[in-house]
Amino acid sequence: MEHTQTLSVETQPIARQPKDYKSDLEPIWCPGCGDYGVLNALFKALSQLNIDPDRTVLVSGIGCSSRLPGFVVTYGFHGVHGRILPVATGIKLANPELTVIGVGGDGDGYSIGMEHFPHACRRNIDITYLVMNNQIYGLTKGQTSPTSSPMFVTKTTPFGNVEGTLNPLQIAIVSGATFVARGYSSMPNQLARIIAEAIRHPGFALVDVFSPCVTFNKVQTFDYYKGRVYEVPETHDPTDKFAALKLAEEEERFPIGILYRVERPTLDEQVAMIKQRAHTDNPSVEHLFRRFQ
Ligand SMILES: Cc1ncc(C[n+]2csc(CCOP(=O)(O)OP(=O)(O)O)c2C)c(N)n1
Ligand code: SF4
Ligand SMILES: [Mg+2]
Repeated sequence: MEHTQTLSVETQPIARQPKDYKSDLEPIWCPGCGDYGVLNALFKALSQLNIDPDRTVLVSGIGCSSRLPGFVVTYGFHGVHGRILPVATGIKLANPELTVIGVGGDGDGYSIGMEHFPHACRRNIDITYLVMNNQIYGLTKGQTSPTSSPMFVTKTTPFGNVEGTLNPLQIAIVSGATFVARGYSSMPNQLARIIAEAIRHPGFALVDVFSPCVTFNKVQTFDYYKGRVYEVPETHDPTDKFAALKLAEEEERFPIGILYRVERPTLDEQVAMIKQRAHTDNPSVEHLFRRFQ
C-alpha cells in the first residue's frame, strides 16, 4: 500500500484572508530574517482554516522569534524565557475549546525550556508548537544553542562548539508527540499547509522550522539550505515510527514535511475520561476535578 504525504487541508469558503490576521504592529526583525517567512506562512494557515482570532491564543517565550504574537490579531501571551509549553498547557486545559499555538526559538524551547518539551509530548496536550530554529540565540546577539552544529564559532565558542547537536524531531517522536514535522521558512506555501495540518491535528504537534538568522548565523544560511532541503517522499508512511526516526536522523540533506503522525487520546480527553470514571465509581471525589470544568 502506498502512503502519500498529501496535505489534505479541507477547502471551505474562506471568510478571512491572510492579511486579516495581521496586527497593526510591524515586525522589527532584521531585513531578510527567516521569521518573516514563518509569520507569513502562519497567516496563510490561519486563513486556510478560517480560524477565529477571538478563539485563538499564541503563546511565546523570549527571543527574536518570540516577538511573533505581537504581529498577529489573535490573543497573545509573551511570557518568560523557556515557559511556552506550561503556559500553553494551562490555557488549553482551562479552555479546551481554544486553538492554542506555542511559538518561539530553539534556545527558548530546546535549551532553557527543554524540561517541558518531552512532557508536553508524552501528555499529548492538544496544542501546536512552532519552533523557529535558527541554530543560534539571535536576540542576545549570537551564542550557540542546542541545535548549533559542532565547531560552530560564536562569541561563546570562539574556538568552535565542542558539543553535539540535539535532534528535536527525534526527541519529540520518542517522547510521545503524535505529529512531528519540519518546515523551511523559504517554502512558505508548503509551510502554511504543514502548520494548518498541525493545528487540525488532535494532539501535540511539533513543527520545527529552519528559519535562518541572517545576522548572526553565517553557516546555516538560505544558501546553505538551497539544495539540501527536499520534500518528504510520497512513499513515506507517517505512522511508521522507525521510518520517521530515520528521516529525522539525516544530516547531509533535510526532509521537509510531515515525518510522523498518529492518533491517541489527548490530555483533555484523558482528563474528561478519568473524571467520568471517578464520577461513576465514586461520586464523592468529583469535587477533585472541578478545576478542569
Ligand atoms: C531566564 C532568562 N535567561 C536568559 C535570558 C536571555 N535570553 C533572552 S533571549 C535568549 C535566547 C533566545 O534564543 P532563541 O530562543 O533561539 O530565539 P531567537 O532570538 O534565536 O529567535 C536568551 C538566552 C532571558 N531573557 N531570561
Ligand atoms: S538577529 Fe537573527 S533572528 Fe533576530 S531578527 Fe535578526 S536575523 Fe532574525
Ligand atoms: Mg534561535
